[in-house]
Amino acid sequence: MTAARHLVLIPSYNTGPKVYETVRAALAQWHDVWVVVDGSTDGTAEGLQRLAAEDQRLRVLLLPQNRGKGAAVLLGLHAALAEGYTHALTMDSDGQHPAELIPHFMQASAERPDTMVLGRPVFDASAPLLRVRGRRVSNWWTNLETLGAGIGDSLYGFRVYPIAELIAVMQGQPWMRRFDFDTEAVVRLAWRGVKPVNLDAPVKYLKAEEGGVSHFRYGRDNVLLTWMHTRLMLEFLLRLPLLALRRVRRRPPFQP
Ligand SMILES: Nc1nc2c(ncn2[C@@H]2O[C@H](COP(=O)(O)OP(=O)(O)O)[C@@H](O)[C@H]2O)c(=O)[nH]1
Ligand SMILES: [Mg+2]
Repeated sequence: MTAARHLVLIPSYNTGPKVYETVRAALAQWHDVWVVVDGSTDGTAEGLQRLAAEDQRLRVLLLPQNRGKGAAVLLGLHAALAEGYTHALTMDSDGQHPAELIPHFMQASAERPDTMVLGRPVFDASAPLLRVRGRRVSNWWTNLETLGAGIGDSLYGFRVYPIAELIAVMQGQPWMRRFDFDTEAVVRLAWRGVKPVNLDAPVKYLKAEEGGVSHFRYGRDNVLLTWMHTRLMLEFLLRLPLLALRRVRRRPPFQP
């Protein structure tokens, strides 16, 4: 087996200056940090390229047009695999995720390279009730779709993925390219036999005046997520007999 090699992968779309803070915070914790700028029109592509010119540890990949979070991650995964990386820690570019936990997550992944290391969000008072409740619904479905494989949170994007496995579940199907990425990724990886390991990680919701930006649109994206759970449920029914057998036999992802 080849030794595990980990990078931090940050998909970014029009976050404004928050992406610089995020990248600096990640570089303070890790030696390889890649940002995929997904058709941003806020000048951050140029700003990040200037930062990368001064710091060898940072790499910037550019998509000319906005293609969505999952598409941006996939572009980064292909490039990272080609360079010999085995695992990617994804984090949001908008300052919501705890960069100081990068080494902790990387270590957990290095100890169990066959797993996916998932952040389990610890909310503070800043979390909007609607988002916290919506999350419970998504987690309930995810739990069912994976027959209780142990996914702590379906939506939190602060995670370490095995790169080859994630590419395998994404290619050959057109979905998972936008906000349906995070949830569908963990469900399909669990179906493939990748066991989740859950670690607590705080999440912040920043107000607009603190530089907070969100591209999540309740109408558009809840339709996208509902359609995602619909197709996952249909496929789950087909997979149910084999999944149940694996569960009874304690085969991956159901091993202790
Ligand atoms: N590449 C890419 N990343 C995106 C896009 N929209 C969101 N993101 C990333 O996904 C993260 C989460 O999206 P965000 O808009 O903050 O949603 P929220 O945190 O759920 O409100 C962002 O911080 C970005 O890193 C997009 O269109 N393309
Ligand atoms: Mg956000």
